[in-house]
Amino acid sequence: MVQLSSLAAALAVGLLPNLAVAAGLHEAAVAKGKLYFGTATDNGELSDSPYLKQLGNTADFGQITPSNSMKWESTEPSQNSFSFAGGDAIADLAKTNGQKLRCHALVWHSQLPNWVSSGTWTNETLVAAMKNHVTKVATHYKGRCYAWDVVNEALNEDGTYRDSPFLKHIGEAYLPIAFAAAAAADPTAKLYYNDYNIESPGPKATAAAKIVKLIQSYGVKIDGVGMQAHLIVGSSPSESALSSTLSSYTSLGVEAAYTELDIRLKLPSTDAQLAQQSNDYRAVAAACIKNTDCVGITIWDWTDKYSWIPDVFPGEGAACPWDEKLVKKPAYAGLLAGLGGGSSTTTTTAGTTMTTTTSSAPPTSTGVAQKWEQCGGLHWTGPTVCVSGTTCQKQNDYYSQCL
Ligand code: 9MR
Repeated sequence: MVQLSSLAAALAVGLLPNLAVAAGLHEAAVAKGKLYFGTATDNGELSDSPYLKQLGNTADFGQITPSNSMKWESTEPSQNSFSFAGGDAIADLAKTNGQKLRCHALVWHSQLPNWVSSGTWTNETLVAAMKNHVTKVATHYKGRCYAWDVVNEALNEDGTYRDSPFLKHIGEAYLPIAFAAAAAADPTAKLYYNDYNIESPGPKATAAAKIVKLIQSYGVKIDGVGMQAHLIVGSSPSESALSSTLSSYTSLGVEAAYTELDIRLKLPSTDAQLAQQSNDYRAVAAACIKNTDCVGITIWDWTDKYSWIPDVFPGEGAACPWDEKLVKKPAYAGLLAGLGGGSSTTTTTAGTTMTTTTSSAPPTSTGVAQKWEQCGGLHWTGPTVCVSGTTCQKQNDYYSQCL
């Protein structure tokens, strides 16, 4: 009895990670010492039952981020009048599922209500309005957010500050002012600067590191850098470029995370693109695993059914690890391999980089799985026979796929 409860306690506090069965992305990440693997979600998607079921599969997702409902236009649509219903629904879901919550985003130039973007401001009035927003929203969610994206996308591609009402009326001091207000409102939340195109070296990544130093120079708390990682198949950064950029942040004494990962391609997708995408996903996961201060990875929704990409980049899409029918793509195996849940080798044939994973005898059972679908793995109870023309290939102990 005593022994059993000690084992349960050890497992609960993660002292015996290698005894745990890594059946999915989150479990594989945790087995390597990460805090989570997670996904964005949005309120409108929660009425889709098959979607909701997989969203709550904590083997894959130990963390969720609301992709819209905690933004300024949603939480303070008119001045000092707050509305938390949408954000609360996602926060409650995270609690019910036992998932961590990343809260997104307090100060951003986009999805601002009109009263902010078109208001008449002085330095003093905008500082007051911004502090009020940060304070009220962060206080409402106090104790519930693992992390807050306090300031989002403050930079242009060349590393200069992006034009916004905040920069215009407050200057760069809006950054430390926002972080100080968030720290006062929710002292336990990790406070992040979050941006895109800061995953590989360049002027924007250098400027993101400068923002960390700026906030630190004010004596204000900043805990992390969020690299959104909206990447493109084929021009995704190499693992070494990802690793060196990651350590340029963590060497400043902050943690880091990939916060909005997706890897888009030109439609229609081909097998070669999907294989390349799998390898690109693998590289991001591997870079995070290799840096002890990279705490986790969040994909910007897990299925192409709800990806933002086709609306913003016409002709592009298929960016997520699951397709529109909620079926896993090769990207899933790539992620799992990068997280250390499987082994993979990379080969280059005729200019195309392919990731192949070790295969062994397929499992035996009944049922027919389609190409790319799962056909086996520890605890797998679905079909284990592949549709004609494909074979069930073991990717790792937890996942076999029809290829
Ligand atoms: O996923 C969000 C999408 O539903 C919204 O239409 C869009 C509006 O800008 O914002 C998306 O999320 C963005 C995130 O908040 C910040 N980084 C870029 C994301 C994709 O645009």
